[in-house]
Amino acid sequence: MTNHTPRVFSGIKPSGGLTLGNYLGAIKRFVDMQAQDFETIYCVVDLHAITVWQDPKELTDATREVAAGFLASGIDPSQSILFNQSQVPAHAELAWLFNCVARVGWMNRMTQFKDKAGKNAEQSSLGLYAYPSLMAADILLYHATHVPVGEDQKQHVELTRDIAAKFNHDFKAEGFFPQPEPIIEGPATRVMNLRDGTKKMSKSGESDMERINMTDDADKIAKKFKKAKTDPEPLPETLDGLKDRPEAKNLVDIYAGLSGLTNEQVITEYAGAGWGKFKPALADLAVEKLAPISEEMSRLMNDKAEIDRILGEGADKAEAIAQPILDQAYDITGFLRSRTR
Ligand code: AQP
Repeated sequence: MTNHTPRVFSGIKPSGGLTLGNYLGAIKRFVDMQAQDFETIYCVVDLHAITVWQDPKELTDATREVAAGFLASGIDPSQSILFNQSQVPAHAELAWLFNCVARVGWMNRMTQFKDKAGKNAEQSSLGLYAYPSLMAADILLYHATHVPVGEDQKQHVELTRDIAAKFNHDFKAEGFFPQPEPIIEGPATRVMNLRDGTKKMSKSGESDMERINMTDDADKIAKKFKKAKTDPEPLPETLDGLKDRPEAKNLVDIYAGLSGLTNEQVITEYAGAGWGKFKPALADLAVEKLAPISEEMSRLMNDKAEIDRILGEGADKAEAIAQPILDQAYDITGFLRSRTR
């Protein structure tokens, strides 16, 4: 088995404004991993965004805004490679090879496709169905070994491992693609919808009241937490008391994720507290943590040329790693390659 350099890859779709779910489940972890002994590669995955309709007039700025969210949260382009996916065509090219490795039966098991396509599967884009194969290409194109993601993406990273193993086996290229590890850490790996604690908080959810956007101001944050669905019971004395109380558990998880405390510590601090006490404390904490990030995001969005420059330079650095790996994958596949470049 080849020894692969410890390398992190992860991405976020520019399919709407960033949410507190994206922040706690992904971006905050990206920043933590940047401080460790990894090469870190972070991507605004615009090819994934168009698996559902995106207005071209909005997509460009949505891409910049996700990049601004990364930068404002602490991703440093001198330490991490930051770029948007469509500027490195190798992603789409490797995805095609993987479309021919992955099996239809594997794709049929993907719960995210079922959730997103809903009853309208026949009308969904073919891209939405093949999304996990592009995600596998994103990760394996860099021989990434670690993939920080929220809980909802675990199944896709597992599929990436299956695709890597099948490619290596079918082409007798043992160890060529690594087996990447999903890194799902922290107390808020699945932040739930504020109006329905059984559904995930999403950028593209129907109502703005169901999510906290990273750019929401203090009044909006306070209003959304105040109106967040809960049950009539106060907070319990122990974590066990949150069982079967999805909305209450979600607010405790969010508090823990933002404060850096564990869920147990939050419960100990607020044991017996009513929502009239806990919700304003949570809103204050969210404003304290998000306001500096959202201020920096709007400052960055006033200098779009600078964001574009960072993404362009990042794409050059990403391509320098990706292209030789794609070339090897083409050679392994047996493609005739006689062009002189
Ligand atoms: N609610 C969440 N809790 C924890 N982590 C989350 N992530 C997304 N929502 C939550 C994590 O954020 C990363 C980027 O996700 P994405 O934007 O590429 O795709 P997604 O998971 O489909 O996110 P959304 O917000 O639900 O987007 P839409 O509504 O456009 O489909 C991933 O690591 C994800 O786990």
